Amino acid sequence: MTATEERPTPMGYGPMNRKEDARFVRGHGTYVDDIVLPGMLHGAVLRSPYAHARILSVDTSAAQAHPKVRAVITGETLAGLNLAWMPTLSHDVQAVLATDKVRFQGQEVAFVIADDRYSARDALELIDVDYEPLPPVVDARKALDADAPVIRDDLEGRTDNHIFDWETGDKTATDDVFGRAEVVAAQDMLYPRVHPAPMETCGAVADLDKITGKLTMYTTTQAPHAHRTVYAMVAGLPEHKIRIISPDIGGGFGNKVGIYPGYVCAIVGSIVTGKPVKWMEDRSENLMSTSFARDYHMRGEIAATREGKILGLRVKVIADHGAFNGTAQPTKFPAGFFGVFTGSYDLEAAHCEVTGVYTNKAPGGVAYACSFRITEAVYLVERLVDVLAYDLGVDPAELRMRNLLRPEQFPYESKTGWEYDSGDYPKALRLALEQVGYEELRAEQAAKRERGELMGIGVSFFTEAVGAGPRKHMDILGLGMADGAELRVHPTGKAVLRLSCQTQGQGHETTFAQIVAEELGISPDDIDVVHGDTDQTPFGLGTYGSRSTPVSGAATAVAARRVRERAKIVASAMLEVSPDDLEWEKGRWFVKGDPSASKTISEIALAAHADLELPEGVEGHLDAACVYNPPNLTYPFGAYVCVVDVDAETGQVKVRKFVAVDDCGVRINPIIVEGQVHGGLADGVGMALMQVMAFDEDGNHLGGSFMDYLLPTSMECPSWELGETVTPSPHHPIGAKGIGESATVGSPAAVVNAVVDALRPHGVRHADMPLTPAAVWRATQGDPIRTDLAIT
Ligand code: MCN
Ligand code: CUM
Repeated sequence: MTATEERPTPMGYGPMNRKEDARFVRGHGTYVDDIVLPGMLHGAVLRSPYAHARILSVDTSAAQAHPKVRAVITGETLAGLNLAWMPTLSHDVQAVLATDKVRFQGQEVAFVIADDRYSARDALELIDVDYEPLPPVVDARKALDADAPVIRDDLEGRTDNHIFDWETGDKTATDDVFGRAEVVAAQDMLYPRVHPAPMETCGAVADLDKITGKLTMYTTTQAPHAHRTVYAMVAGLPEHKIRIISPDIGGGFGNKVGIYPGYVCAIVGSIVTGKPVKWMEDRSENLMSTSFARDYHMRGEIAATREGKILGLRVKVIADHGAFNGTAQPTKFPAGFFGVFTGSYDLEAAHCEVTGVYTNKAPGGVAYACSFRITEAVYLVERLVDVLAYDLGVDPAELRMRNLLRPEQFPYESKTGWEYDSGDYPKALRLALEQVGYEELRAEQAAKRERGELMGIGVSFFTEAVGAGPRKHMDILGLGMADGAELRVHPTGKAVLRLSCQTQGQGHETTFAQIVAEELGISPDDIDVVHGDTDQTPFGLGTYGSRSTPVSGAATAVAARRVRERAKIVASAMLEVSPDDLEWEKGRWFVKGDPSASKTISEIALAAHADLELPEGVEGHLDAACVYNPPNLTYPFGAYVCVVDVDAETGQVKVRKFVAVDDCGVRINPIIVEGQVHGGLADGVGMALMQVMAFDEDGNHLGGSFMDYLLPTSMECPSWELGETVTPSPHHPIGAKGIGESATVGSPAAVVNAVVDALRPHGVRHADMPLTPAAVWRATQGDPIRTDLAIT
């Protein structure tokens, strides 16, 4: 299937070109940087050149004297407005502008507002900050050393860099299993720090109307309502006087969930100058100072019988949270979601301990198409299964097949308490192996090895947990995880759907219209999807954790069903029969036994707005709303097989073939689902082979541009070969599960497993990402790439 084919609009689920593409491909999208308001000023952020330094003084006088500068804001200005601190995603606080110390390179120190963005940038150079450099802590494993400098000395009573200890699973049962296991395989591994790097960087236009006191904020956010509530709670701005508008978004991938100091500075800029203020990051700022992901140092152990029955998992993690993104609630996200590390396997016991630490790096660790730490969890268990296969001399696909959860075990409660809703795992793996031609590939590999050529086949199987909610797994500032949908059918039978979630490229304007179409028989072309504006949409927590379909999709389907029931009563009045005598067929209610006596949804809509005599208690018009509180997460899954050729001379890895079988339950729009998978697979190749946010030992950031922080292009990606199985979610109104992050979660292990498999003739058992040519070449020279973790 290709997205460019002309195809008819389906009346419901099915392949359909994206409605939003009509404006995107013509260059008519409206992004934050396209917003221009009368009298608008421009802000720029002064950032710290040091990873760790005391601020002795900040002299802004020369900048203030610049003819085009309207204001210069420092931490002191903010303190006067009660806006010095803002919350991070995980219940920590972060200084909006540093006052006492800077704690990572790129941290925000001052904000200049000028008539144009060039003058604002120029004036940054006129600010004189006197720093006293302090020794930085860059390596999370060293952050806990007794002599490590204390990064968060702003927090009362803090004398070290330790944030939290969190554990899950049954330690006694796990130790017991390991005590009697015939085989134990252990491996240290690092999931390096990476960055989501959306094409559009972060930014905002803040516009405070001094007469009405209303703040309108155009901003790059995946979660407009959550941002509004946070500003209200933290800044004390009245919530009804804040309107967040998230216009078209050029990719989020988790980067646009949190709140950044630049947003708060833009608001303060508008308060101080009385004019709209725009702030837009450049690429380096985005890469250096917005949320990172991963940075997990993991030690995993897997216990099994000699026959290859997996018995247990034991894991220790040191989690690098950077300078601010600590967490007050590790049992929930972001640490808590790592609890799905038992993956897709039937085992007896598991236990894991995570220690979170502060380092002098940008705050992060939370999001990048990840479902909050599930990427790390899947990578860990899928590498461990391969390490076990290596030690046992068993084929890794065969080892997985022996240990996967069986269909009759669902719904399945994992050993760490996660309720997997549905799945047929062996079927997905069998399909992937058949589709890739596994047997033939192994034969080809054996022949190549004879000739000294390096070819590898990597298998991974993943279970995702998406739908961010219910509250036991996640909450934001004490809010629950419900999302709303409001559906109104106009008199002429066209409809508008208002959503609390916000698309950043996932195609919501299309798929959510398709959900309504499926339920009501109104063409998706006749349904407008409104989102991204808090004044126009119902409250909800937004788009991340692939929760739009699991949560807002459910709200949409339920709202549409409520409209259908309302329509039934109107139809019964029109047809002068009892509602019990009516039957639904997509798009119309008809009289049982007399299908010719029927009313279409648009006939009903018109009548519902007329002065038809409706039964007692039934209101006119045709609309309904739903607030959906998810009872559980949804658990999509998949089986991936990656084939690589490695050039022994140069260490270059070529991904030759990649088969991905995904199951996300019922698919609303298969081409959008496939697009989501394509993107995620490219992400996985990138992380496995090239993407890494590196730092030198002084805490200097080494990936501030796309010349240094390498993203995969089509040149590094094969033509993806996709397959599917469909196991509906039993608790979701339309049986759909999320898909937005599956491939990013599942694919890195497949690629790494393939490269390690290719290097087997060199005795390589594990290699850490990214597997750059240099790293791979070193491995072929007998220098195994190892992370020697000092976790005891
Ligand atoms: N879909 C479907 N059938 C299903 C499941 C999903 O047709 N069974 C469709 C959905 O209706 C939606 C899309 O696939 O149009 C993705 O749905 P879903 O899995 O619900 O994920 P979200 O819409 O909540 O998107 C969030 C998810 C996340 S968390 C990240 S990170 C990510 C991802 O989406 N960021 C993206 N994919 C992205 N794709 C683009 N283009 N840009 C991003 O920033
Ligand atoms: Cu984990 S990145 Mo997405 O949830 O926005």
